[in-house]
Amino acid sequence: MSYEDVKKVWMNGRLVDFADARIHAFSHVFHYGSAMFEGARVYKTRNGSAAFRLDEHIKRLYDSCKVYRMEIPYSPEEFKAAILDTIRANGFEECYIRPLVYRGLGALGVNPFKSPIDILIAVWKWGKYLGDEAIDQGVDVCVSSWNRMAPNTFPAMAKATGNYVNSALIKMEAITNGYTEGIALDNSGRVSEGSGENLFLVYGGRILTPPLAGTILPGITRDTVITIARDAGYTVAEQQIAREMLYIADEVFFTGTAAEITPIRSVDRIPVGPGRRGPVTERLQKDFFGLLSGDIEDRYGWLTPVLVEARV
Ligand code: PPE
Repeated sequence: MSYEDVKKVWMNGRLVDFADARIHAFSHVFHYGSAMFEGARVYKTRNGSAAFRLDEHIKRLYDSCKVYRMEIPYSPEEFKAAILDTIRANGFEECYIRPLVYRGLGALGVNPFKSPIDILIAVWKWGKYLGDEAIDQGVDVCVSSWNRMAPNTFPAMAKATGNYVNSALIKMEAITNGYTEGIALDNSGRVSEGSGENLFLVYGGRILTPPLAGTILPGITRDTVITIARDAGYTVAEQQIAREMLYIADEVFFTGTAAEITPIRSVDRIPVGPGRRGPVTERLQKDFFGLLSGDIEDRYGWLTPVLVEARV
């Protein structure tokens, strides 16, 4: 990945050059994973650039911070304006948005209260998360030998950077064994989520996804898919899912800001259905990408215009 075209990074209220976007080695976050973060995307729609569900991403960031007793010294509206400024300062018509609220340089030691709350907003161009062909062709995944966090250990509803050491174990094991991604089970052996994606399956004519019960991130793409699937007439249920359902489901797919809607064509080398993207996944992709391109009207109010002046 090259970050050559990233010009500016927002740090504690100032837009600084990419080269100056540094934090001190003694920062609490570096030693203890004490940051809350988000990932959102800006799409180039037929009506101009727009951020997808930015208010919901900001809300989740504030929620994550609330769980970890971190007070953001800005209102959500100010935060949103800062994000839009950062996108415009970089002139990106399409990009990924990564705000971070972290414990900075204060006092090391587990106690985070002695380190200040610092904020940065980074944006960059990020293509297809699981490979260029993944969206059409699907990906080959495994069930991870690593479980997702158990309830009341690491709060799964908070998007904390520290949680991602578990994600990295899932991802590294998958890649090392020749898979694109891993699906983690929860501590009772039921299906949880991918290293950076929520999971859905089509089984018995219904769309199923694991519930918000302390082992998955409350994904915004997950909520989007539940909404557009119901609007398309499908029955969607949030319920516990047995591992073996992954092997006998008609369709399985990932959702996430980075992964968007990515079909899964095999799990542990067992083909999902006929081993390629299924019709329900394709229909949901069509509705989802139609919204993001502006071809389908945004009746949900999910798109925030960015008003980028294209760079010459
Ligand atoms: N679960 C996890 C663990 C997760 O990290 C993500 C997002 C999701 C589910 C889907 O959530 P949402 O984006 O709100 O639909 N993962 C982000 C980070 C990926 C990364 O490698 O960094 C993302 O997709 O932006």
